Amino acid sequence: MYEPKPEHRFTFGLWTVGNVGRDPFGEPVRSPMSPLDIVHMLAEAGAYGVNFHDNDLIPIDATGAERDKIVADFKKALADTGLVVPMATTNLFSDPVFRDGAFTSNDPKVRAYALQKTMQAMDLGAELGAQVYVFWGGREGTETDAGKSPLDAGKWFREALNFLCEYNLDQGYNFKFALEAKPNEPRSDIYLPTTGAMLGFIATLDHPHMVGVNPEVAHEHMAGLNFMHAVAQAWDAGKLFHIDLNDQKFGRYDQDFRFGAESIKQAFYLVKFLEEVGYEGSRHFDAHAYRTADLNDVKEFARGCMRTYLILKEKAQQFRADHEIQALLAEIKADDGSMNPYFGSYSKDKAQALKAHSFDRVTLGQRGQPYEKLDQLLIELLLGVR
Ligand code: GLT
Ligand code: MN
Ligand code: MN
Repeated sequence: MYEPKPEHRFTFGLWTVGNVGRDPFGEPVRSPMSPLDIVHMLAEAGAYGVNFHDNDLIPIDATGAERDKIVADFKKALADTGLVVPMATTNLFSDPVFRDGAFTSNDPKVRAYALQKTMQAMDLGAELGAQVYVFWGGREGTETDAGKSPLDAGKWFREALNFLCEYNLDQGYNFKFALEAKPNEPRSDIYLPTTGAMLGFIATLDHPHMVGVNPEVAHEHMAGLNFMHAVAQAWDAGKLFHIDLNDQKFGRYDQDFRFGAESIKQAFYLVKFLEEVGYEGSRHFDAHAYRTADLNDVKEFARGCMRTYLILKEKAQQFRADHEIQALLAEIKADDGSMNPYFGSYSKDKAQALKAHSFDRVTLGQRGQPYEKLDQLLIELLLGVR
């Protein structure tokens, strides 16, 4: 039971299980694992795929020959394990050159270098079969707004994405671009801080159909928002191209905890939503093990992410099959159809008729909803006593 299978589309980034446990106050606690070791470890844990930043795989200073050798070895590990690469991305935040951002740096040479680096990383992703290309603007932001206008930054970011969409078309890569929002960290403020902001921005691009979002649980929780609502808006707009699953205490630094480690209820609503709408993309765990973990515990971390997802998927089925819960929902949503003539598209007659209708406002206002009872049933279901 709860065994991950390829059809569950569980993926991990090389940087997730490969995280060495460095933090702003402490040195690494785990030895770096090679990409090949990570692929084998993920395969053993039951994952479907592995994602990477260009420099997770190819060191930033590698020669062409070194790159080709690494790619060949990596392809072999994929073939040996059956793992696939559904998503790739660019590291536009680690190197000092990106200290003031990449596409939104005030320095035009840095902006141009970021474009060059992204095109090369897209080539790499395409070569390894990736279909989704993620953009996380790690350092696209500011500490002080005295030095940069958000209008300039927005213009530069738009130009960069338009350029890269054309490159995508030109090369026939067919990538779906997925923009990932984060409110802050490592910058004091990051531009386009929420999934909703990204959705608004996408509509201003030259090829909006090519671009969607990659919402991350922890990033919306850092901003105090309801993640499932953000995901629902993205889904409704046809823009849920990818998703980053992890967990996080609200309002804290970017914790990237194991999926479901903190907010079981939010994780439940999310899994229920994804499964019910029929989301077919990767379930990507963008998380890492606690700094206290050793290598065995890192494996437990990876298994835990997938296992919790599958348990919550089962809980969602139980929710749908629970007679008491469903009876309450039927009561909550009771509809005698008498208002149907007023809904749907506008007509003058409809508007006239609705204006003439007499409502018993006071009686309507006296009706409560049994959400307490429903929520307690859900809690008991999640706690395993139903
Ligand atoms: C980094 C970040 C993540 C992004 C990754 C992709 S890298 O770990 O915290 O949220 O999704 O660039
Ligand atoms: Mn992420
Ligand atoms: Mn994160």
